[in-house]
Amino acid sequence: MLIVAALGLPAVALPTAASAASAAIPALGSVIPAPAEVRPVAGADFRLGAGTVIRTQPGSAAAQAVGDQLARALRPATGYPLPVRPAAPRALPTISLLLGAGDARLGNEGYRLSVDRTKVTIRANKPAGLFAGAQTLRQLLPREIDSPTVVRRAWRVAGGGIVDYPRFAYRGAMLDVARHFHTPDEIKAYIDEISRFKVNYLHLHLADDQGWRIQIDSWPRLATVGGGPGTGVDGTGPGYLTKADYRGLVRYAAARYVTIVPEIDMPGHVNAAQVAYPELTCDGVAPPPRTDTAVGYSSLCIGSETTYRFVADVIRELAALTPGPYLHIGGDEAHATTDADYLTFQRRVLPLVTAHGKTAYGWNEIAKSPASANAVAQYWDTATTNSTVVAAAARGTKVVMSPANQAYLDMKYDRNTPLGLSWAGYIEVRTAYDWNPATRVTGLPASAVLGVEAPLWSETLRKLDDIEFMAFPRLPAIAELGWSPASTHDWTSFASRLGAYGPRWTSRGVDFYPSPQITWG
Ligand code: TNX
Repeated sequence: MLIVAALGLPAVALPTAASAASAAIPALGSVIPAPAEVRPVAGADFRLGAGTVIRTQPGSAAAQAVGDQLARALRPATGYPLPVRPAAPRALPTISLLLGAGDARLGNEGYRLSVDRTKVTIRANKPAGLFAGAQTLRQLLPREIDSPTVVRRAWRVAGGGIVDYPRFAYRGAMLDVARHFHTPDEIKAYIDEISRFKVNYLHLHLADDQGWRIQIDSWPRLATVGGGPGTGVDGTGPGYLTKADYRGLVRYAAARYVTIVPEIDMPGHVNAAQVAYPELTCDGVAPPPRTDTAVGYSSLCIGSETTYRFVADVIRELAALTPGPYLHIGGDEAHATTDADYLTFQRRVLPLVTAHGKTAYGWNEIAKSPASANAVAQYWDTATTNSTVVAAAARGTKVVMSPANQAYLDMKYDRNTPLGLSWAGYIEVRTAYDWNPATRVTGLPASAVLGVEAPLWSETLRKLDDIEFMAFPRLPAIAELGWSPASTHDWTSFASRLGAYGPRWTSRGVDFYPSPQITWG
């Protein structure tokens, strides 16, 4: 990370491991993702105490909500009351969450954090920046702060200042709830974990050959049959989100400054929909339900108007449920759709998304369609050249980088990993970290790259522990690529910060993979 001299002190490098003198508290800036600028100040540590008050921007309900969340996060381990007030007597030790930073560099999500002996102040232009700053503060407190029960110790925060803002606007995680359904509570637990790393989008893969996982009122059997008993890989992942569940997830995510991106995969990956509604096939005959992991065998009937009635209904209902800007229409691995049919389909479907006020988003195959010019293509290709995507970007298509051989959280770590797949290779944490989203595809200008996303496909994942084991510690690697300036990119630093983070997962009961590439503890 960038360490600059401040207040006449010489520039110092962050220790790669906490030095003996400060072993108990993280060095300022020793957080994931690495902050843009860090200025440590010696002798200016803050001590959180029984009398600390959290003071939030007067008149801002959003700032108060961030303050309440921060207090709820810090109370169990400290045992302190930590009242949250729109203002507080200045004499108390105070943590302030204030708007009106007046600093254009911070944008909507950045923040400034300053720590001295009597106060911690987080300032931001927007509440999202306060939330991001609060996540940083949690990591700057000693690791015991994540204990669910009271720990008696000094709660110090290293003194100095941080200026921090994201490199990319889009920093996503994807969860496949189609191959195995994951409950709203499991999805919420995942949101809790990813939002700590300043991930701001959660893409839900809601439908695939093995299951349909969202209630659609105009086609009710999609969920009740497509998400019913016996669905999912090996028939072991039934379930679906009701509209109330989905709205609850949208709200839960929004409170953590995460935006939900719904995906219905089409024109391929539609077997579950066709089991529920045989009129979505060309011959009108229901296919057998599929619970294996093959891909590329199903297709909507491109020449049938029923198809477009179905697609329009689904997009309309999903758009109405989704306050976020993106609606993902899949588009990958349509091997059972001819190229001409694929283009016909996208020419009709991509504008439908736009007509409902959303930006269309799809896997990188949509770049084949001229209709993708105002869409976002999600790059899952393992190749570093892709002339179709580069040409689409020249027409205006934006790209989210998820190269399968670096960003796929469902790939095994190594040959012994009990879960996951390996078609894109093994992905150890260093592989997940050591690439550059802005230069990954030859000829794709950095200005076309909207950000990064770490997809987690769930063919082999049944429960939350499985999700956690595959996501952590690689998700934070991708999150850092999305947030931190390229100038901070440094494996040794990341590995050290990650190693220090591990005990926090342990105390929260998060089942992470203890990669041998990392010195944990
Ligand atoms: C490819 S990546 C798929 C998914 C699988 C995944 C497994 C992509 C756009 N499609 O259907 O679940 O591989 O890694």
